[in-house]
Amino acid sequence: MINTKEIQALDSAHYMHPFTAHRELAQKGARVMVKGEGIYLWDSEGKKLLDGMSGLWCINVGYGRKELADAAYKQLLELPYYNSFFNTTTIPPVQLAKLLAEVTPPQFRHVFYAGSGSEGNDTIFRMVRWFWDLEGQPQRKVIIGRKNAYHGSTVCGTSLGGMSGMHEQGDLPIPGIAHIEQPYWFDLARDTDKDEFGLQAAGWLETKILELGPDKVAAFIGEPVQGAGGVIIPPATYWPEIQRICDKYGILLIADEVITGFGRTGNWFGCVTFGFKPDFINFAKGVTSGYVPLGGVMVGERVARVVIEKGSDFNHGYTYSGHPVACAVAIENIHIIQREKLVERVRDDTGPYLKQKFEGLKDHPLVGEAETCGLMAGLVLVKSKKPVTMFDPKLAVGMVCRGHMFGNGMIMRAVGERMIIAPPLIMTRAQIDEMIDLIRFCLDATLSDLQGRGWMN
Ligand code: PXG
Repeated sequence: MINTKEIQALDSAHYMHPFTAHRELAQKGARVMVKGEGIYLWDSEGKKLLDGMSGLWCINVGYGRKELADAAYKQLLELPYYNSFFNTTTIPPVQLAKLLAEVTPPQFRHVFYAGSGSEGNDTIFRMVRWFWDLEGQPQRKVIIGRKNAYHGSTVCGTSLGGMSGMHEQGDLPIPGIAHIEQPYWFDLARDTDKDEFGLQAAGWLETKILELGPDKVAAFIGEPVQGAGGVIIPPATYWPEIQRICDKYGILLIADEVITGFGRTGNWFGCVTFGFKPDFINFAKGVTSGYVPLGGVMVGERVARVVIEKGSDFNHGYTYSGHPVACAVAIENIHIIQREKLVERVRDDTGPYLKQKFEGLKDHPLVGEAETCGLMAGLVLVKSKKPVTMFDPKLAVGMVCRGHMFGNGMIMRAVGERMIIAPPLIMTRAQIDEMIDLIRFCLDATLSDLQGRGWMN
């Protein structure tokens, strides 16, 4: 029998959690998760939860996959670790590199391994600058990112990202990084045509390039769909126009696919769904379905050719670059995705089904907008719909709603007033029905709660 109180006491005594207010957590006590199976989790009190967030956007093939445990066990016994420095390698990272070259778009034949999504972005930052040095244009230093983007929590990842709360701690961003506004139609331009807005939002990149000087700009980085920012799905016109602008000025294009990779959007990678051709793909999370940590950077031919032919040593790498156990798990994970046709299933079956059901939530009095892309989705809680009136952000209604979700066994995230999900890709139609019913039930509970507090007037 698990003693929840004891774990909670030890937790608050010794464990500093990420992105957490510790005094508050100590008062409430952390929820202790103890088991997962398929799309469900159980906590230490025996409560069952439907995990609408795939852990943290990563358990793509679901919990409890024995194949992944077996792959790790076998490699742990055979060779738990050896490095890839000093002209050595092990077998799993080589085999995984071949597999990654097959599932990514054709411009990618090379991978540089990292341990996480944040590390991958640090690798990209350094490789971009090295590339421009080798090209004889060392003045091209600036990388342009976007407000409300998430690119990780290291100094470089935080700086590339556009989260103001993160920038405030530690005097970030570092020099050499600029930001433009995000393509968030509902927030910025809901009275205008969506496709028009997509072009306008992409145009902000050109404005920034001209402001900085085109010869100073090295690259643009973006998530195909902003995940942590609240599942911000750009209009269809956005990415092709971003591509056109990057091509026009010869700027490298970086797709941060830590969330959108490995089937999430209904294709292997989000850049395929949104029709653009990046020079780098940053990946992590779904590559191992989160079973063990692994990240990496797909390096497109434009950059790979130069750094391989003209470059000497890249003075950069991590102890765990190409970790054999992580790579063995990733290989088996990709094989599961292929065997069970999860990408095709999301594209042709469960993705369209979720879209129909999730958009149906728009008839709820609290829901001002509801949209999906593959198996990721977001809705906006509003005070009234015609005209749209938003809640005072200070009320944190998203957190109120999240409380009702959790309390009723549904894990749905709140990002401000956006309620978001990214469930495991193994989810069936019947489970989508179950999830939508739960969400609707919890939205009703939230509505009565907000009415009771007098917040709907
Ligand atoms: N890029 C993107 C697009 C991400 O979503 C990272 C980089 C960093 O990956 P690592 O493995 O270093 O964490 C991420 C991570 C949230 C949340 O609150 C999202 C992430 C991480 C933590 C919290 O949604 N995404």
